Amino acid sequence: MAPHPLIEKFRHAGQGQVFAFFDRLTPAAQTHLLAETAEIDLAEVAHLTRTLLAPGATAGVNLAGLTPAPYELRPEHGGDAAAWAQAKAAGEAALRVGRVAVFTVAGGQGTRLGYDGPKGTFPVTPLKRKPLFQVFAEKIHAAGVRYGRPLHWFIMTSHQNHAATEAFFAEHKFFGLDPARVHFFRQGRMPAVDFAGRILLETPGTLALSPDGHGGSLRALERSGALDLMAREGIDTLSYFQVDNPLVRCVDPAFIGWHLQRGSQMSSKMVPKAYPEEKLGHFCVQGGRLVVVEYSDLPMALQRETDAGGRLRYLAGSIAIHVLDREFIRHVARGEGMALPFHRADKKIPTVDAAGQPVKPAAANGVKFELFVFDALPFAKNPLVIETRRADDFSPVKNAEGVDSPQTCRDDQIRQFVRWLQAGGAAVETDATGLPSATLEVSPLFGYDEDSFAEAWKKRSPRPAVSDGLYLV
Ligand code: UD2
Repeated sequence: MAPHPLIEKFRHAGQGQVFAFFDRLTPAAQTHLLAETAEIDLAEVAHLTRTLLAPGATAGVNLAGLTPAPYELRPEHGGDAAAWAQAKAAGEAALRVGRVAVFTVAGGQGTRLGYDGPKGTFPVTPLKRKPLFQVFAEKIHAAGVRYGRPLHWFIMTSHQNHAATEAFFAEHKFFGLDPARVHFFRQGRMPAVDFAGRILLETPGTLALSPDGHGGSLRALERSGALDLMAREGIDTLSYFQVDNPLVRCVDPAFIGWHLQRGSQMSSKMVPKAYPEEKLGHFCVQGGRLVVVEYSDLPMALQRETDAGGRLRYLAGSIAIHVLDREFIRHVARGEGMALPFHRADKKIPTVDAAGQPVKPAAANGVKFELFVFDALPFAKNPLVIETRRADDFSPVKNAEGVDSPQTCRDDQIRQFVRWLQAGGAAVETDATGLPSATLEVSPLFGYDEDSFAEAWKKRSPRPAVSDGLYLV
């Protein structure tokens, strides 16, 4: 019998090894493997092998002519207070007419945290241990109420965590959101290859496939019909953030307003890096375009460089919060003159040996390919970077312990609640880092940013004393 045309095609491309055990598989397993291989774009794999794996192709990113990117300073750092107020008003107006939707990328594997399950289900708040998804859901709900227009929320999952994510929302009744406004879709997958570009098997009957990076979100938004849905609903602006950061302002009127008023197609928030080694991308300009150079790609000597005033020269750190124009996403997704580049990550990839026995490599044995969303910035018209206050936008949960851990994130949430309470006139004693002795929590349904909190606090009568276990809802 003639081999299946897909098998022929793979053999012809030098990728016949993925069918090495095909004859041993059950018919169902054969069908599964054929379906997985049908997903693979062999020309793309060949191109990546040539451009990213060939000797000499791995020299790293091009740093020629790189300079730090300018950004809009916050008013307290010398920015134009009137322009910020105007931006905020413009953003609020956009929210009131329903031009904005929210987008969370939640397809990552959360390996560093060592948590089993979709990262968005990780309990994160200090008192109630609300999961990340609930924090976002409540912020989104409250913002919808505040602006009189419930928001649509798009959530990108991966093949691995899609079903579990959907089940989690169903089990929790969508945390009070209208299920018709919460949209899940899977990101794409890429095959992992060995250092010669040969696609790896994970088992004798399955490929080693992994999510195509958060940059894959742009094509997934297009493919899933999310962009069409946005167009039908009159939404032209998407507020983008990562699933690991409960402090994020899911919709920030000032940020949205800056983006709209500048006619920007993609805008980003920056924080001044806290220390040179901080693991943030760097906003830079190269050849007249805005680019982000990832922490792993910018030589440490440059990350440590200081200006005449002793400040880090590459100060502007990317915290992965963006606003994107709907039609810009469509152009990038379709690759209309602007294909995002893949990045190479060398990894330990579980695979099988020549006998089909499992291999758990002790060192990197292959490469995964990922797209990064910030690589769309150089293609955007009028791209914009604005400064934000870290304490009000960024405290991710990345590691089980130490920096960016559940503990640091809980502390940062409490500090934020305390600042809001103090601004409202409550007496709260804190240590030098802003932490009180009490553990307390503010539900986003009570207040999800300083403005909404201040309004709710003013109305609350009698006001509760700030004591351990205080939960404002
Ligand atoms: C990212 C940024 C870094 C900085 C930091 C802030 C990159 C390469 N680096 O670093 O510059 O902004 O975040 O926290 O982005 N995700 C998917 N699908 C994927 C891969 C990731 O949805 O295929 C999501 C993941 O669920 C998470 C986010 O993207 O929400 C970030 O992924 P990460 O943890 O790999 O990024 P990190 O911490 O290296």
